Parts: sequence; structure tokens; C-alpha cells
Amino acid sequence: MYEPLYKSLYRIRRVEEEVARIYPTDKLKSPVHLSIGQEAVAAAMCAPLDRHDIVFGTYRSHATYLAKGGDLKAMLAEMYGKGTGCTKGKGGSMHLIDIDAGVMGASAVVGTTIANAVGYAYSVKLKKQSTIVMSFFGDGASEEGVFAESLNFAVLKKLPIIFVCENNGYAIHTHQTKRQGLPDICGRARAAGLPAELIEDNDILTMHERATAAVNALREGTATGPAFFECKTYRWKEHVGPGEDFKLGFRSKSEAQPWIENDQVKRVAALVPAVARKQIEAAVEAEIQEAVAFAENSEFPDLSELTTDVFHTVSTPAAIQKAA
Ligand SMILES: Cc1ncc(C[n+]2csc(CCOP(=O)(O)OP(=O)(O)O)c2C)c(N)n1
Ligand SMILES: [Mg+2]
Repeated sequence: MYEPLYKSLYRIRRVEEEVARIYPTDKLKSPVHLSIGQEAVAAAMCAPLDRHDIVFGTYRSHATYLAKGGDLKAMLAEMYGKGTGCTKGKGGSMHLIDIDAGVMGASAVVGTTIANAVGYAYSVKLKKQSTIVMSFFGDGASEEGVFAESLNFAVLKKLPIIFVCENNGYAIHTHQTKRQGLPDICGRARAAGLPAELIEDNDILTMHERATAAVNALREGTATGPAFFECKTYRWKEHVGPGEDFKLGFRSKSEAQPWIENDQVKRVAALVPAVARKQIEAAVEAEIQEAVAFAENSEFPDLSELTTDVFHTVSTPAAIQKAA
């Protein structure tokens, strides 16, 4: 169990470190919301899912995309704005999608994919499929009206969905306690009728154990409706971008320090035998190098792509120029 978990964790951490390294060169054509420090949530919660199961994420979804098996080459090419990217270079980091891997896309609009995930779970139920849907969102998203509406509908219709709130304590620069009169997200889920569990300290092994139990319960039919997890975690980097934000004054490095010391990547690394660990790390490094080269060597989309995948179609370059 520790080896696949370590591979998933290490891969996310190293991909995002590479993204942070490349970002200042301006080769990446997309803003990036990094999950460095938070990888454990996606790695643990996605681990028990099968490839045909479905996840919906947010603009901070590199970790979810990778943990669910999303294609790394298509992800990096997307962030480079290349035509080989997962949305042909049109969406960037905030709109990662890999339908084959069950990654159904993300949105920059906070909270929106919670309802998308519930809608998907409703279709699963109507079609009597065995798919499990997982919805990832932040603590800030739990303040959107769509959160309450979606939870209510999921309970009402007994949908096969697991909600995962990645509670990193902040919505941009504002702490949860400065936004929520009652900072108890699990409490709100329970009020909607869901079984809700709070997992503290970014604890990957507890998350893994609890996610496995919830997924098995849905598969075996011992659970007949949705489940909810609030996973406490911490973002090490700035809200958007590759740097740090401790100088802005809304949080301190000393607040972050215990989370950094409680690094789950290092924790799981120590549980994997050294030989296996080195093999995993070498394989991930090779995959990243190959994916970066793929992204760099790919072409930008053709000009004609400007007018495809849009609601209003203007078909020829001459027509584009005329429209402009
Ligand atoms: C509907 C909507 N309102 C506001 C914003 C601006 N905004 C972007 S990210 C963000 C914070 C969301 O915080 P959280 O859900 O905790 O996610 P995190 O960034 O911490 O992962 C806000 C308010 C937005 N994108 N969409
Ligand atoms: Mg947050």
C-alpha cells in the first residue's frame, strides 16, 4: 500500500516543483494554483478509486488530476498553451480534464464543480452504473450557496458521491475564522443529513483508511448515499503563483512551520524500503523530463482553433479577421 501512495505523492510534489521552477521563464502560459503541502488529500482520497470512477476538482487541481491518473504530458502541454494539451491549450492549469482517466474537469468559479459532480452522480444513479463520484473543493467553496443545495440534493436522491473538502484554512488571504461565524464545515454537512468525518493534521494514512472504507461501503451497498470528509491541510505556497506569501502579513511562517515539518511526502517515503523508493523516484523523474520535453516541443494551436469549441462559430481565418 505504501509504495503506490508514495508514487502518487512524490509525483505530485515533483511535478509541482517543476511547474514552480519553470513558471518564471514565462514558458507556462497559465496562472498556477499549487497544491504543494496539500498533496496528501488527493493522493489518499483517490487511491481507492478505480479508473472508471469520476472526480471533479477546482482550479487548484493538479494534485487531483495526477492522483486520479490524468496524463502528465497532456497536463504540462496544456499549461504551456500547446495544441497537444488536454484542452488543446485553451484552458490552462485551471481547466484540466482527462475523461479517459475519470477526471471530469475543473473550473475557476468557486463551488461550481460541486453541483457538476452531484449532477454526474445523479446520472450514475439513474443509469444504475457502479461508478463512484468524488467532488473536491476548498473550505471557501463551502460558503457558496451551491454547496448547501448540492449536499441537500445528494442526500435526497441517495447519490453515490463522496464530498472532499480540502480545508487549507484560507480563501485567498482570509482565514476561515474570519469568514465563517461557525467554522464547522462537517457540522453543516451533518445538518444536511450526511455522515461527515473531520480528518486533522493532513494525516494521509487516516485519510487513506477512511476513504477506502467509504468507497468500499458504496461499492458493497452498505452505504446507500453520499459521504463527506473535511480534510485539514495547509498550502505552503502563495494562493496563485510559484512563490511564498508570508510577507503579505495575513499569515506567518511560524504558522506554516508545523505543517511543513509534518510533510506527508517525507512521512510516506520513510515507510517505503529504500530500493523501492529510489526506483519510484527515478521513474517519476524520467516521466517528468519526458513530459516537459513533450510540452516544449509541441506546437501552439493553429489560428483556426480560435473559433472551434465555442458557441458562436466563425469558420475561416478571413472570417476571423473580418470579425475582429
Ligand atoms: C464564485 C467565485 N467567487 C469568488 C472567486 C474568487 N476566488 C478565487 S479563489 C477564491 C478562494 C477559494 O478558497 P477555497 O475554496 O478555500 O480554495 P483554495 O484556494 O484554498 O484551494 C476566491 C474567493 C471566484 N473565483 N469565484
Ligand atoms: Mg481554502
